[in-house]
Amino acid sequence: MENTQKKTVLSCIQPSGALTLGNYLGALKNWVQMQDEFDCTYAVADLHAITVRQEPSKFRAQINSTCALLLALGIDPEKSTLFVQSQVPSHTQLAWVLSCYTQFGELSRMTQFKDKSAKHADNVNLGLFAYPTLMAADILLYKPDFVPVGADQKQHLEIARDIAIRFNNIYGDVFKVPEPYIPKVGARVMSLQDPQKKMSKSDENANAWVAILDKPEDIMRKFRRAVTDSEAKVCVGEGRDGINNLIGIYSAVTGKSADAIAAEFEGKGYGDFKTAVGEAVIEELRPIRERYEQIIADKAYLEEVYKKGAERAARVAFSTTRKAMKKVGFVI
Ligand code: ATP
Ligand code: LTN
Repeated sequence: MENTQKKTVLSCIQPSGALTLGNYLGALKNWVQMQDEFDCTYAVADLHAITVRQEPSKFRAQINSTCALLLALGIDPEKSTLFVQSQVPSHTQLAWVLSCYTQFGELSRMTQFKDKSAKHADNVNLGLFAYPTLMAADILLYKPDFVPVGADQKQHLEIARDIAIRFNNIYGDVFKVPEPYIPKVGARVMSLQDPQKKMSKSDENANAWVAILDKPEDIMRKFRRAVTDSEAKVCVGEGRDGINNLIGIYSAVTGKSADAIAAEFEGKGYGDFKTAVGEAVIEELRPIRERYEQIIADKAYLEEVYKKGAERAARVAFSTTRKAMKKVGFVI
């Protein structure tokens, strides 16, 4: 009976590189907090990651490392369902069905497809184009009330809703139409080198982003080198992207308001402020890195988590797939 009253949440993250402070403050910290209020399902979206070419041994390591990191952050596999997407076959199965209810035209409008096909012009594959139908399957399989996503993913969530509505209009009430969830502390962390761009793990300038697992000395160096301005005053202001970003990070980590931060650094220089931000981030990430080191070394534990998570997810996922396919007329 437990959990039946709780609203449900589904989200996934791609194991496509080292997760950053942006991923943490913008998405993953909320995932952890949401476990208290909601019945959560979280997946490592490895199938999505092969829309761009991955080197097999690196890819395998990244899947394991992303799972270990989610556990280290505090995703509790007893409370939430945590699994690896490719280990639950219903995702690809339902994605195929949904792709037959998705129009070429609507997929062509996706900005991520346009961006990524420009970036990887030598590999504009069908998977990259069909990506939103797989994401729609990820979501609709688990009938979540809410899907926490960053602004960049809203268009994909919208298409998942459109597909669900379209399918339900033909076959009756099969899928729940999910709502986006805009986190209360939805920090958008910007690049430390070009604060008009978001902090992104695919930025070739490694000083622009902080990885959750970066060593303390690297974190401090990156903050000390962060681009600011020449005003030398720690307070939020129009066009002061660099300092606004550092204030946003410090605020997200310490819980202090922008006004309290301005008061704390009244009369002090940027050097002091950058050091304080670096120290706060180091202390926030230290226990995560320590837990991560233990978990990544414990292969047996990780495998047990994968197995249990996939079994739990597969039960729900298969039941939805079966229902949808029966409605279409499959003998299943
Ligand atoms: P890439 O660098 O390959 O574009 P990414 O770092 O943007 O990847 P994603 O895997 O696309 O990361 O995003 C995972 C989640 O983290 C999404 O919900 C996304 O909105 C969020 N996120 C990513 N970067 C930031 C950021 N700089 N600030 C806040 N949230 C972020
Ligand atoms: N497309 C997302 C990852 C993702 C996802 C999902 C998010 C795959 N499936 C389902 C929410 C729900 C990304 O690249 N950030």
